[in-house]
Amino acid sequence: MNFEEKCISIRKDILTEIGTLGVGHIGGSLSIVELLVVLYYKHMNVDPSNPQMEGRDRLIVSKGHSGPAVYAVLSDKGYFPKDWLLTLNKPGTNLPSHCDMNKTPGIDMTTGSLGQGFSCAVGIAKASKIRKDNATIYTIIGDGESQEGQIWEAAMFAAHHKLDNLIAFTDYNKMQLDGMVDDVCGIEPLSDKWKAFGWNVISVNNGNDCEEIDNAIQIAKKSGKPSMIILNTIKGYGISFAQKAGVSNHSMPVGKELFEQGLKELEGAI
Ligand SMILES: Cc1ncc(C[n+]2csc(CCOP(=O)(O)OP(=O)(O)O)c2C)c(N)n1
Ligand SMILES: [Mg+2]
Repeated sequence: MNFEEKCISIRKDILTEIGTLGVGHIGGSLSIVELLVVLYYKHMNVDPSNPQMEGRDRLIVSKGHSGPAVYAVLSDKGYFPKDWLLTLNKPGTNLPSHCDMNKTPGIDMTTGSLGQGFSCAVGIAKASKIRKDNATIYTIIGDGESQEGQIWEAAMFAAHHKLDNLIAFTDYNKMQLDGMVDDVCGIEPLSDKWKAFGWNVISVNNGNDCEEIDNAIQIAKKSGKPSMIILNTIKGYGISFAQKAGVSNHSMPVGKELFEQGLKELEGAI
């Protein structure tokens, strides 16, 4: 598996989803492409032909507005036909802008209300321990999302219950909906906070590098504690118009011109 090529093709699919609709959460979708690719193509024990498989690994994307990135990967894995991607957030779609476990095969938890998905992930990890099914529960939160009090309540619970089957990621792209995280309500020192809550913490310098992410996951699996992997990412990474838009890329219009320009750029990258 060539991770870099896979990431480019996933980015094309994200752009196609959002470009077809004309608007969408492109920034926070693009920042987690490498993470999703490493999870789904290397680590996760799942079966796309049986999305409800007992004892499967789970991914709870607590920053549920990144649905377009998750859908691109799930369709590529074969959970559902690729042409569903053209229906993103349209009436009657199975792919709403935010993740919905009742609509989309492969989505393990309905998310979008920030903070809640992380609590669900902690609960699912506890349930997996009780069932002794040896699953690993993965979850992704945003850096802006980390301002939610609910995150820290769940963090405390996970450490108390020694949930070493839980591997969480912070998509530390330094931006939230309407500003820089540091300006809205800073979260530093982030590693120290998670350590103080009893977690194993790994900081990844380049959170858009597949190898660095893979190494961190391998270390986390052996830690004996719940792990928080802090990924220093770039919001909008990999498509220059989105990256350049900065904070405005949270949810931005993608008209025909930008769509075609982005596709050309990605095609040149392969
Ligand atoms: C409880 C709640 N409050 C507000 C929102 C609106 N909202 C959606 S995304 C977002 C910003 C999230 O920022 P961050 O977690 O940093 O996500 P990313 O940068 O990865 O897009 C906000 C405020 C929400 N979905 N849920
Ligand atoms: Mg952010």
